Amino acid sequence: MHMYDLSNHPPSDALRKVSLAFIIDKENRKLLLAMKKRGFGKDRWNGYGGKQIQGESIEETAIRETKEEIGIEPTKIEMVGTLNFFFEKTPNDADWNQQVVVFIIKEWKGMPSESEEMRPEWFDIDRLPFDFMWEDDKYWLPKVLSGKKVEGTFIFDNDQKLHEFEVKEL
Ligand code: 8OG
Repeated sequence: MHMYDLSNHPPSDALRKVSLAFIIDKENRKLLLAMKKRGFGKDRWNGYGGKQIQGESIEETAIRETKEEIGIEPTKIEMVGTLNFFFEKTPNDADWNQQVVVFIIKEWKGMPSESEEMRPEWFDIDRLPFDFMWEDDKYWLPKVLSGKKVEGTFIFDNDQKLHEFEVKEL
């Protein structure tokens, strides 16, 4: 039993916004992922990010969260995608639906370092650990890494399994 499908879900412009940023090296060969040590998405490799706070643009959120989580200061950041996530009604009625705005950071100051929340590690772009990442990432991250901009909609059921999705290249 599921509540949403691709043609039946709440409007995406009403979703709360969350940032998600990835650092890529100058040669476009390596991606800095981080192991999430606590909270939503624990034990998965991911980029760094979190919820937008009032008065902040989503780019400012991405910069702030990146500093907080891996200790570097982005100096060149580009928005590369918008991903809408809808979850089947969750057991405790929490609202997990959200819009993830994806950024790529190509220039930064400082050295990535481990925080209470994240442990960073470089990966070859050709060998990303998709089995230990969110299930949707394999459908959009390679496109973003090859220079495309994407817009995606993902419907998850309440055990965090991907049920249905659509990814458009812009
Ligand atoms: O602040 P909080 O820990 O809730 O932030 C969650 C982070 O996880 C945020 O950066 C957005 C990101 N995120 C999702 N869903 C997905 C997803 O399906 N794939 C990836 N790669 N990241 C996601 O919320």
